[in-house]
Amino acid sequence: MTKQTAFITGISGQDGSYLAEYLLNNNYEVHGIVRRNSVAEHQESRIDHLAPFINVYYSDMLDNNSLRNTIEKVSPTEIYNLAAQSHVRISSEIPEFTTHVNAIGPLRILEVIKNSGGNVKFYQASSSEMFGKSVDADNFQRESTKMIPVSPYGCAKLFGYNITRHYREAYNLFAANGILFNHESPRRASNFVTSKVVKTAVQIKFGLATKLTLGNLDSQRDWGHSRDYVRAMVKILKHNIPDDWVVATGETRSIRQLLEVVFGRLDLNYQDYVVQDPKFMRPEELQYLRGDATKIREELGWKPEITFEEMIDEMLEFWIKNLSDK
Ligand code: NAP
Ligand code: F7E
Repeated sequence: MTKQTAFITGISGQDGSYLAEYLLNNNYEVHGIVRRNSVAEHQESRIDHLAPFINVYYSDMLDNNSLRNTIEKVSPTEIYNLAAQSHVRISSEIPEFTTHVNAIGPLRILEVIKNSGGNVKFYQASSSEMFGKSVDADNFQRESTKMIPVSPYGCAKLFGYNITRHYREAYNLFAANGILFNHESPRRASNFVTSKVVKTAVQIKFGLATKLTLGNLDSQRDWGHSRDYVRAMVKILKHNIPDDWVVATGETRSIRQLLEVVFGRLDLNYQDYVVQDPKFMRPEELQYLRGDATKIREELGWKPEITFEEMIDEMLEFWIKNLSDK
């Protein structure tokens, strides 16, 4: 059997790093792109440990020529398009940049695939943020749920989702969407709510901070673990039919419930420390997410293996180790 060759955009991100590990363990040859950063040490901090085993190139979702040249050079069997400006609130401050990367980016890759004869499988990192204010009568979102995004990030991701579907149908490409609900890990950047809460709670415990400043405490999210979700990505491309798949745990919790669990684990009462600041609120909030992943569970045999509590404990352990000598 010929060796599978994966090309990952966003390989230096949370999901890209776990995906690279998973693919290496499954005997893939792994290639990926990073963009230039003025602090060289920050560039590849999540993938430093993989450096001897992967091939990394400079490129950018905004640089059509370098993207095309790199893909042609690698000649992958699978492309995972994970690169994105992935922060929803920040997408309201840089909407144009977010749209270029998150919407035009996947289109560029699809064009490369189409023009090269279409013989490569393509995964698009679509998002539950595309559902926006839409939820079915049974309080779940699923593949058939209407999409009414409420952020520039969600709008741009919806273009990426639709253009992936369109190229699949129009040009007979193997192009699939994973519609992933929130997923976290110790590698989650600390300006997303789970990491921010865990990191700051540990700082408070160690006397390194006195308060935690947040935005909306009432929104609800369906949080899974990134390691579980990258397994779903690979299953989606391994399947013989390209399709669209919701990946979620089916459980939802509010930010307040997250606070209770995290501070509770440290024997602290979050109400003594949490303050709110409008600067962390969004122009239009996505209030509620709860995914129905029945399709991928039944057709591809995927299910999450790491519980919410186990994930929080892993994140706590990471930040306790990281901050204990500060
Ligand atoms: P992440 O940690 O923010 O990683 C994003 C990656 O994209 C980073 O490697 C980043 O590189 C890279 N990138 C950003 N702009 C780029 C550009 N112009 N050119 C090339 N690379 C660029 O995000 P993640 O949590 O791993 O998410 C992976 C993907 O899944 C994203 O597309 C995200 O939108 C989507 N998604 C995530 C979730 C979730 O809950 N995590 C849920 C649904 C969908 P730098 O380090 O240089 O910025
Ligand atoms: O916010 C609330 C905030 O930034 C979650 C991305 O991976 O998942 C992620 O997007 C909730 C929101 O994630 C703060 O208002 C309160 O209701 O952790 P988050 P997100 O916006 O859901 C989707 C599926 C993606 O695709 C995205 O790429 O938490 N919240 N206070 C806060 N959020 C942040 N970041 N910071 C706060 O201080």
